[in-house]
Amino acid sequence: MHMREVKTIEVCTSPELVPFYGVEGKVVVVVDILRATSCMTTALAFGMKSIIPVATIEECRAYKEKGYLAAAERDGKTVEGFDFGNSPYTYMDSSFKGKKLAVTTTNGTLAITKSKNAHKVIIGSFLNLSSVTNYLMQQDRDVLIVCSGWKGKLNLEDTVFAGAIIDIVKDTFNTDNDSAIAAYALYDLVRKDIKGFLKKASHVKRLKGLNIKRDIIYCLQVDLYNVLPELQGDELVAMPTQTTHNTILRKVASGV
Ligand code: 3SL
Repeated sequence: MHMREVKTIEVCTSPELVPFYGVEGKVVVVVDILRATSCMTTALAFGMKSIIPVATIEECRAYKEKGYLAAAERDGKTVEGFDFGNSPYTYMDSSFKGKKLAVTTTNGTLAITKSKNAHKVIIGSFLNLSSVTNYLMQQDRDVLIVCSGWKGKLNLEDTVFAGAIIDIVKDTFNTDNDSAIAAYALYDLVRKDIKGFLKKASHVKRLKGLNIKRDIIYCLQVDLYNVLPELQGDELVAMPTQTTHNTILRKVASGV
C-alpha cells in the first residue's frame, strides 16, 4: 500500500525568497504580525465581508475610485488620499459589517500576492494562532510559512510567530528546512518573554517612533479570535473554523 510521506513545514523569511521555495501545491500561511495580518484577522473577525490585498498604491487607488473602502500604508504611515492606514483598531467597528476593503501595505500584501499560486493561502497572526494551527494539522498538504519581514529582510516578530506555529504542529510535520529549525529554536529560546524579546525588533522601534504602541501590545495577544482568513480568488474571506484546542491555547498564551 502506498503511504503518503509525512507532510513538511518550511519557513520563508521574506517575500523576496518565495520563488526559491515555490508555493504550488502547498498551503501557505502569510504572516505579518506588525501589523498587516493582525489587522486583516481583526477586520474579518469584526464582520468585514472581504479584503482585497494588493501590492501597489495604484491598484488600491483604483479600487477606491470604484467605491471600495480602501486602506494604504507605507513605512507605518497612512498614505495620503486614503481613509485608513494599517491599525487594527480602525476595524473594531460594527459599521464595517458586510463591507469590502481593498488594502495595500509595505510588506504584508506583497507577501500575499507573491503567494497567490499556492493550493491555499491563509492568514496567520497571534490573534488567530489556534485557528491556523488546527487547520494545518487537519489538512494533508505541505506547508510554507511566508513571513513578510521588512523590505526584503527577515524580522523578529514574524520569525518568532513561525516558531510558535511549528511548536504546536511539530508532531504532524517533518522539516529539514534550516529557516524552520531556526524559527522554532528562536521561539523556544524566548517563549517565556516574547514581548520583552520583541522590544529589540526594528519594527517595534519604528512603530514606537510613530507613537503606535497600543497596536504592538494588541497584535501580540494570543487567540482573541476564532477566525481563519483564506484567499479565494482575489479576496480574503473568513472560513469556518474548528473548535479551539484549549490546552494548546493555555500553553502558548503563558509564553506570550
Ligand atoms: O509592512 C506591512 O505590511 C505593515 O504591516 C507595516 S506597518 O505595521 O503597518 O507599519
